[in-house]
Order: sequence, then structure tokens, then C-alpha cells
Amino acid sequence: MKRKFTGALLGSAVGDALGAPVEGCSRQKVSSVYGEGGEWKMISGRYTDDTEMMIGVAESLVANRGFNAEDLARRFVANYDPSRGYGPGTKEVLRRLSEGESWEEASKKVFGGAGSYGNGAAMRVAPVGVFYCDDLARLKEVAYKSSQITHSHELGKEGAALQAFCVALAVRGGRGGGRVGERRREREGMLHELKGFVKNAVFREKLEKIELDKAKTRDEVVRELGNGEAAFNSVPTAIYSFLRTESFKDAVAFAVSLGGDPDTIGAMTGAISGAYYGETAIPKAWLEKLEDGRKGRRYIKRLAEELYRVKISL
Ligand code: AR6
Ligand code: MG
Repeated sequence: MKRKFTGALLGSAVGDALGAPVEGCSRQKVSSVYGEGGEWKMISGRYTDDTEMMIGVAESLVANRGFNAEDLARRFVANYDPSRGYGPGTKEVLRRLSEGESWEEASKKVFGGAGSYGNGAAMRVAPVGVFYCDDLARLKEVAYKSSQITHSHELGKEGAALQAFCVALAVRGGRGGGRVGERRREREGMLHELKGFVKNAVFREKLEKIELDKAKTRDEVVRELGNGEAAFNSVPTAIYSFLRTESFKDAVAFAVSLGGDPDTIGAMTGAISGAYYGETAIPKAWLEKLEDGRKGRRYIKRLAEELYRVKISL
């Protein structure tokens, strides 16, 4: 169980760092950078806003032994390093929060008052998924409230809840035997639960396009599921990247290979896959390359272990 917590948080950071150098690139450009041979050597190891915010979520859950919106909003502001590549909506919300606006209100002002449906709430939600893995009602409530701080659009919030739920299913899964038939049935069960979980048609329609008995080409995945910054163009894509593969490495490499918003699709796929396969399934070479400064790889691992300790002490 502990290795699933560390796997989810480190997996998210590793996926983010793997995708970061090719952010905004086409699928074709990604293969010219990482090669076609399947080697997937991590280029830089520097993580982006996805991981910086995910760290804030984990720190806040640990310090408060659960969710505390005001504290989380303060941590997002305190941790903010503009060089990590934040989305424009989130930048504006963080500025408003730093000027004293309330966590419930600041996010409602962006995009002409519609609020953001970007994937910025889903990309950081892995700690919520592992921490509330056994309490679906609370998981959903906390995913929504943690989104509200920066992403108040219903689709931004449901995207985060869907990603958190998939991480929770991954924590609970992967314990049976390794037989192909069993693995297959488990994934069908996960997909079924995910479809039953979502309320908005845009997510339901995307999940309906996922077929486990047919491998889509990358072009089909990009066309049918998307590879962009909107939650509905990236959360189902991350879920699909996990479901179609059989290892952490293949899942995250597939996610990044799609281009578009690969740091975030990589982070979300890495969180699900890390929660499912556990920390030991993350390629050593990727983990070793992940930055290890003040809030780097060892810090993230300790944070995940503390989150686990808090969880089992409740
Ligand atoms: N109306 C129109 N466009 C929207 C709306 C809306 N209501 N909401 C979002 N968008 P943002 P994020 C589009 O800025 O979600 C970083 O690189 C709009 O084009 O809230 O925190 C992260 O790593 C907007 O710029 O940022 C992620 O990869 C975009 O969605 C990515 O950016 C992102 O929403 C998203 O981060
Ligand atoms: Mg990013």
C-alpha cells in the first residue's frame, strides 16, 4: 500500500518531467525528440507546475490530516514559481489569491466569468485520489473543492474528480494474479466504474470511445480523445493510456508520445500507473534523472510516505 502512495506521487512527477521538454509539440515532433526505438531516455528531469501544485496538495493533506481549502490555497501561492510554466488562467487566480481574494471566489473571475475547464485541477489531484481511495463520496467532494481554488468550471472540476477516482481505483487494483484474462477483466471493471461515475456528457462520450479490445492508432487517439489542455481533452486520454498498456513505462511513454499537452497527460497517466503498479515499477533511470533539489524526488517520496502514515493513523 505504501508503495502505491509513493508510486502515485513519484509517478506523477516522472510523467510530468518526461513530457515537459516536448510540451506543445505535435505527435511527430515528439518522436523526433525521443526517437522511435522505445528507449525513452529522460531528457531534463525538471518538473513543471503540475508537480509543484501536486506537492502543495500533498503538503496540505499531511499538515491538516485531511482537506483544508484555505490552507491549500495559501500553499499554492507560497509554492508558486512562475518559471514552472503555469497556464494563464491559473496564473491570474494565484495573483488574485495573493491579493487576498477568497479561495471560493478568485477562480470564478477568469475566462469571462466562466471559470477554467483546463486540466490544471486534474493534473495535481493524485494525493486526493490515494488519500480518499476508500471513501468515494469524500473523494468526490474534496476533488471538487480542491479544484474550485483555481478551476471553477464544472468540467474542470469533474475532470479532476474523474482523475482522482481513477487513481483510487488503481490503488485498490492490481493485486490479483498476473494472468492476462484476469488483468483484462479488472480493466473492464475499472472502465465500467469510471463511466458510471461521470455526470457530464462530454466525459461520458469520451469514455464511451475507449475500447479495450482494439488498439487505436495514435492519430485516432488524438482525434477521438484529444491531447489538449482542456480537462475533457486530456483526462480520458490519460486513463486510456493506462488502460491500453501493461507497464508503468509503456503507459507513460504512450501518453507523452501523443504530443499536445504531454507533461500533464504524462503526469496524470503516471499518477494512475504509479498507484496501480507501485513505486518499484517506475524505471530507475527516470527516477534518478528526476530533479532532487529542495522539493525534488526525495522530498516527494517522503511526502507520499507521510501521507500514507496519516492515512493509516486515522
Ligand atoms: N473558456 C475558454 N478556454 C478555456 C476555458 C474557458 N472557460 N478554461 C480553460 N480554457 P488554464 P491550467 C483553455 O489557463 O488548467 C500548463 O502548461 C484556455 O486556452 O486555467 O492550470 C499546465 O501544465 C487556457 O489557456 O491552465 C497544463 O498543461 C487553457 O484551457 C496546462 O497549462 C488552460 O487553462 C493547463 O493548465
Ligand atoms: Mg505543466
